[in-house]
Amino acid sequence: MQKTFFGSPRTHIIFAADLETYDQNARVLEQVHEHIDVIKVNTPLVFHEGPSVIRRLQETFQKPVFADLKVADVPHTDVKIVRMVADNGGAAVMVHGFVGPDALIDCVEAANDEIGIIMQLELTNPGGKVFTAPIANDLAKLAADLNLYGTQAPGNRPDRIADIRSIIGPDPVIVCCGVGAQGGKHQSVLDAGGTYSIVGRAIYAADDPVAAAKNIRLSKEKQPVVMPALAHGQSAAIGGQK
Ligand code: NUP
Repeated sequence: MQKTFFGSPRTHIIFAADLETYDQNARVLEQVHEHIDVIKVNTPLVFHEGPSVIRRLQETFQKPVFADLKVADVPHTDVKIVRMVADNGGAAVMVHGFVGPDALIDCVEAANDEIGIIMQLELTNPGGKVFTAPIANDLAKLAADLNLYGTQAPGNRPDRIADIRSIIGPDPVIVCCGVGAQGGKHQSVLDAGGTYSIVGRAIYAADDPVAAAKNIRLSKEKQPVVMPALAHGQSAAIGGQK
């Protein structure tokens, strides 16, 4: 069992702090911090505020910060980004799996057990099915072989989360984006073997972010419920419960 860079999951929600400035994200986090486990920053926010935004968020809200910088370059450039995240107080960094084993091994070495490496596998947008989905299972196997802290999976495709969990085994975290605005449901992510749902717009763009965060935790795909006792030995599927 490897080190836990995100701590033990409680709400299993990673908040995507995708608003443009620190202040805008902080205003939402002041309201919802009790309902999330991890704060995720993206490249636009780090460009806007500088990498020190990672430590500032971590210290202000006392949550691990996951730098979703989608590292995707040759090894000597990748490792600089990994070090930048580690030196600025990050807990983990997202690295594209397609950079290949040499680059990933160098990223793990640069992380020096100070931060986790999480592999981006399959993009959640429709176009993600074209190029990333066909290679995602092979990338997941590589993530397992390299004993990475975790992988991404598409939270709006629960069957794919289950596939990826079966490949990587029980220990690595699986962070699932695409929950809320992109159609994925939190409970379905957990049922499929995901560790965390990543949620951005469904919380920060809601009129009431606290209510939205609470509702996300109750959200589940509609499952067909088979009614067994219909006449003539027939059965029918009806919409399931929330
Ligand atoms: O495949 C991915 N899809 C995705 O949406 C990989 C990601 N890292 N993300 C990120 O998850 C995206 O960049 C954004 O920060 C978050 C989803 O935001 P939202 O759709 O919940 O607003």
